[in-house]
Amino acid sequence: MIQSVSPPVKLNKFEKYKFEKDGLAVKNELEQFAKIGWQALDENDLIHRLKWLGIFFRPVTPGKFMLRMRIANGILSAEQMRVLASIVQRYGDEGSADITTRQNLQLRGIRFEDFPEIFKQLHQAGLTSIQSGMDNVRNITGSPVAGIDAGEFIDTLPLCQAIQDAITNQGEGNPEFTNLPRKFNIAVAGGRDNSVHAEINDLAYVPAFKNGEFGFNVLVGGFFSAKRCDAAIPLNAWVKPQQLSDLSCAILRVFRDNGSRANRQKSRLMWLIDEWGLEKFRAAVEAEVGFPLAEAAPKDEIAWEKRDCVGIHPQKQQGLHYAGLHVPVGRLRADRMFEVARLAQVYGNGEIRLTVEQNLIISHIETAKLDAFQQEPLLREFSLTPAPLVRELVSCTGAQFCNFALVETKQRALALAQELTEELALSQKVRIHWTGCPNSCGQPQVADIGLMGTKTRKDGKTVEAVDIYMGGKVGKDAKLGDRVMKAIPCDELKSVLRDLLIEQFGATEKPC
Ligand code: SRM
Ligand code: SF4
Repeated sequence: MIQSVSPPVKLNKFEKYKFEKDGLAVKNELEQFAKIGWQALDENDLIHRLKWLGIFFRPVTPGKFMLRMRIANGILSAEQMRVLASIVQRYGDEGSADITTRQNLQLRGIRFEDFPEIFKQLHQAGLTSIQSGMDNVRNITGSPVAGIDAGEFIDTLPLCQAIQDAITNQGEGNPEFTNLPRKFNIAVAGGRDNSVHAEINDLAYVPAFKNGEFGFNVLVGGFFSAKRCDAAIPLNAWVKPQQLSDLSCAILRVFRDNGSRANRQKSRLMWLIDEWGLEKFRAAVEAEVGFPLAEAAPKDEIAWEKRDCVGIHPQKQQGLHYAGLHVPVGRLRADRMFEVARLAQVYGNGEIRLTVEQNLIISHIETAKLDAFQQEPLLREFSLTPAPLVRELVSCTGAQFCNFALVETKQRALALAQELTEELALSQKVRIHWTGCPNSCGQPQVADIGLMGTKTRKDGKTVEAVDIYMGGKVGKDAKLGDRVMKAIPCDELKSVLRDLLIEQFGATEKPC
């Protein structure tokens, strides 16, 4: 079925260009685009529509493009990692990759003329970047230890893959869902610790038993934006695992056909739920999905604190282990990507898993291989035992590549955490999240300490600064944090963080 979007009465500028030409149309034009060069492209094709293929023009580094992949449940093979490594390797120092806050990979430094060949390689490797940006469904997140976690109820990988396949037409592109009113996030939790941050997704499935049968309670409307942030609310619906794809598509159709296309600041799903009320929204979804929606189970099974998976842990399979490697602020170079792929094949079963904390996991390591694994040189850089302040340090892209950024994030995040680690002793980990602007890609609202980039005036000059968020709670009883301090100049931040860590997280000063 093709989407039924009719010309809206009042179009915002994004809706205008989408109405003139569908984003996915550039798929068939890419070869021609590559021949004429990016400088010759129509501005809407270059800046907006290419995002339907996952291709991001970066105004900060014109001519060096970013490619956002789709990696369902964040699980890929060593062979696939090698293909991605070989793509960024050809750009030398300009090539790199980032693990994202949606368990995904973004490749950087790509020359435009190379895309047709790159897309052939991705296709051969069973990889896709389709519909990963703009008004599309983002990477679908699931438990990073799906299928290997002794405490899980269900392996979320096949569920995430099935939803991705339905939404993207097996990665080929699906005209049914190319024109949503806004972006849309989906997450599937399979265990007890809410490893996916269900509460910050437009649509999330959390494990829940009904009359002894396993299924999922459905949450809707969670999102962050510069204007408003809200945790997801219960839809009062319970579905069986085999119904997840159909329900996801039905909710997307309701959103597609009824979400606001006038004011882009009020286009995320929660605004539609507010306008209609939950009952009307639920009824519309039920009519669309074509089967009666069961009422939610009285309680869900999220009962644990969130695990970060860093370090070595036993799998549910006897004699096997998974190893969570800390990747500083998620940044990977080609040689490290090749090395991760090698370790996954030599010690594990070739699987590589990404986490929303921008770290990675190598799974299926036999007990007999653990000692040798721990001697591998890469683990000196991607540690199994990172310090409490860097273990779950998360950072969005920031000013290095993102034109929305108000501050540089990744390097500053790492440098500050390392300096504070040298000065302070901590017996507990502290989850610090950096985000370069109010768009909140680095999710400061879920952190123990969240830092959001802004600008302020100091000594008559405009300087980089941060608003500080605190009180974010993840896992069981997840709760969003609030802003507690405004516009702290970045050159004063270290002493502010130092005080916070001592007063609120039990840090003590190390002897000089
Ligand atoms: Fe984001 C836009 C990076 C997760 C909310 N986000 C952007 C853009 C595309 C802006 C741009 O064109 O430069 C950034 C690309 C910069 C670059 O070069 O990397 C960008 N977002 C990211 C990533 C890479 C941050 C990271 O370092 O991990 C994450 C990619 C996830 C993925 O794999 O798809 C990323 N973005 C998020 C999240 C977190 C999440 O999903 O859990 C959020 C908040 C949650 C949400 O969306 O509800 C988020 N990004 C935004 C928004 C605000 C959306 C809104 O409704 O207003 C924008 C701006 C927009 O869409 O207009 C944005
Ligand atoms: Fe860019 Fe802002 Fe998102 Fe950071 S939070 S990646 S600066 S849009």
